[in-house]
Amino acid sequence: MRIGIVCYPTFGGSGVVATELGIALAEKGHIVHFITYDRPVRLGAGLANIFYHEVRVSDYPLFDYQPYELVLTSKLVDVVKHERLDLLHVHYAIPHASAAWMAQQILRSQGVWIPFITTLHGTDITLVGKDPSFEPVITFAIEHSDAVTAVSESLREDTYAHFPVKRSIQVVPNFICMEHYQGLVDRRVRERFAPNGEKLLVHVSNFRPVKRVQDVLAMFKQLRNELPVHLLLIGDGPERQHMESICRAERTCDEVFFLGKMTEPESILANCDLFVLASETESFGLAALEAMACGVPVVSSNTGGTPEVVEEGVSGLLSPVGDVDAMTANGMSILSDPATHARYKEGALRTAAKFDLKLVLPLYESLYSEVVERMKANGIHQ
Ligand code: GMT
Repeated sequence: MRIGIVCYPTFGGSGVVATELGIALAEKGHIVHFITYDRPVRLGAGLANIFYHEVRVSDYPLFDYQPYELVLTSKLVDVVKHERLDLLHVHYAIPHASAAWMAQQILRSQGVWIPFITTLHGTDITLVGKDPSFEPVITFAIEHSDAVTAVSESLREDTYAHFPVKRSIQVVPNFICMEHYQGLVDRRVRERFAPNGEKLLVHVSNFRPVKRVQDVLAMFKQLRNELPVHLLLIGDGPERQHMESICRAERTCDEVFFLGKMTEPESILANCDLFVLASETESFGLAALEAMACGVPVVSSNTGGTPEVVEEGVSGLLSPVGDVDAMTANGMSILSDPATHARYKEGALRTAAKFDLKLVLPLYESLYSEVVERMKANGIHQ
């Protein structure tokens, strides 16, 4: 199949999932065209069957806001026609789904028929999407997509709860390639960040307020009274400076390491003892899944899709959002006893294996075939 993938090219989970999906499809022989404003951060160069089309928005002085959605639409029209695509798969509703619908209408007026699938990822529904200024467009784009998927049952329910949407939404969970996450133990990471045998906590996020990184720091502060621990923080974003100032005020700069954005966080994750996620909302929690795939158990807030990803008592422990005492107690109960820790590590691998690429990729492939066949059966195809 010839597939166009539209996504954010950044470190966010939606862009990572879209990129890994495109790479996996290309490895199976599909031709994949990424269409976005920058090269996706996890997209290596020179991969077979993969093409990248940059959406460039010119900086006209007339516009206070550059019309990215329109330029993306024009690019979609161009790529679909000239690369003879069979299907568009857009990740994150805003503005990708409405741009795909617009491109579909323009192409239809030219006698070209292209179906598009929208995958909802989380904040497009739970935060941004609920904003009344976006609601009518998102509702319309969801209703008019040829198929819609959500990355968790929780996100599917949130979509029905927050939008007047009637159509079916299929849950296709996020995935990881288990193979890729094995054999990454590197003693140099521990030598550098835990030179005296401290336990290593790790958190990965975009440091937005929704991630509640202050709760991660507060948990660390409590836990260090009980155990020798250090904390690694991967990623960057609006809250980072505030978090750094907390560490300076608390004099924990020698124990908390801000590592910034990383294209391969697994090289650090695989050498840590516990992943901590304290989010207010989290439709899935891809970073937690990546940690589990490295055999790292998770202590997380119990919100959105996290209970679908982290198996309580098997691969981690969950507690209410903002309950730092409970997170600390959960961290203690996993880390303080080596046998318990080993059991959770093994549980993390078992849970992660349920989200292996080998199980999830066929769900997308059969959805692609179904949508394309449906369009052909209705007598509309190129
Ligand atoms: O977490 C973010 O703020 C980034 C966001 C994104 O769109 O990239 O992540 C969302 O999509 C990920 C991939 O499906 C999910 O794993 C994250 O849970 C989800 N984030 C939230 O719901 C807050």
